[in-house]
Amino acid sequence: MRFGKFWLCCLAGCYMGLAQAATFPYVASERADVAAFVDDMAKRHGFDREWVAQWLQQAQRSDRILESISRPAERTLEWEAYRRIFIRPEQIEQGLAFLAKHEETFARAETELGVSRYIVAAIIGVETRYGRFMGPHRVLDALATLGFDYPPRSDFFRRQLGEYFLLVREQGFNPAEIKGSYAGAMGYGQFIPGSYRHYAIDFDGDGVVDILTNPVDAIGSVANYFREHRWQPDRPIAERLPGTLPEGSSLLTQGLRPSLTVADYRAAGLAPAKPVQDSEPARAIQVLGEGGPELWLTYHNFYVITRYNHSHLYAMAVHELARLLEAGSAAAGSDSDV
Ligand SMILES: [Ca+2]
Repeated sequence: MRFGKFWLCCLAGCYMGLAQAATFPYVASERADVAAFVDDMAKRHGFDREWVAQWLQQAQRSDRILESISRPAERTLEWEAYRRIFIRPEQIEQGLAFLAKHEETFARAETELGVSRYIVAAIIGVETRYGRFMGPHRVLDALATLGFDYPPRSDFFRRQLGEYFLLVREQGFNPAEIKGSYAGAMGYGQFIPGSYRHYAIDFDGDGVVDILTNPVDAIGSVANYFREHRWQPDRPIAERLPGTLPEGSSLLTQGLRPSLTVADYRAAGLAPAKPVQDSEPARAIQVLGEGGPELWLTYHNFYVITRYNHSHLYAMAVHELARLLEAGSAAAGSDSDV
């Protein structure tokens, strides 16, 4: 989710040659912003001031985290390079194995939550390679560093730090033990603390919401995130159209949310091949693929994928991986029928 993809960061070389000095600057008696945070947690959520302050004192400021947040791949890569990172043969093989291993859970997520197993698996594949890389950073360090020492997003990350304290209190976690991405995203689906608290579910019914070590809860939670963001099970996601549009065309709308409909694109001569209603929200995007510019018409469900990570390249990768996992599953099914 949003700031996951530790392994992508490794591939992109974010960690090469970066020195890291250990400092523990989040001392409430020395910094007014830390003191204000502690005060707020006590007043609004009834935390013991000393308890919050003591954990914050153990938070380490990380230059590596500050370096990572300043250059996410979504902003620096074109689609052809981004695609090469996520759409690899081993990524598909591992995804098919993950789908097969958790067949019953994926089937239940489709039935109960109405979200395609291939989309859920693709999200977990893109985020953590199906749980292989969930992030090396202590969440406490990540959120304190970004909440107090990353001015462009400090409000956001300080809120997530607050959510993190609420989460560990609710779940009985040790605040210093949980690890995640450089931005404090945790578990198979890389949920930031606010998402963990609001969208993660106990999908195996054992009374614990564990998306860190329990793939059943993780699969259910990713599906639940999509359901809550209004995934529509029987509607299309995106399709490539022939040709391209000139840069600056009014049909290449701004913002991730589709502001036109399929009818608008049909009227302009851009007809989808898929059976899709005129009223379907639509947004044309143009990306740089291996063979040059590609024109895609994206629909409501594509927009829902961007609710997981606010990037059309991210949604392109999830859509493409899901499509290949579905094709691979169908091929494996027909092999076994023979
Ligand atoms: Ca559970």
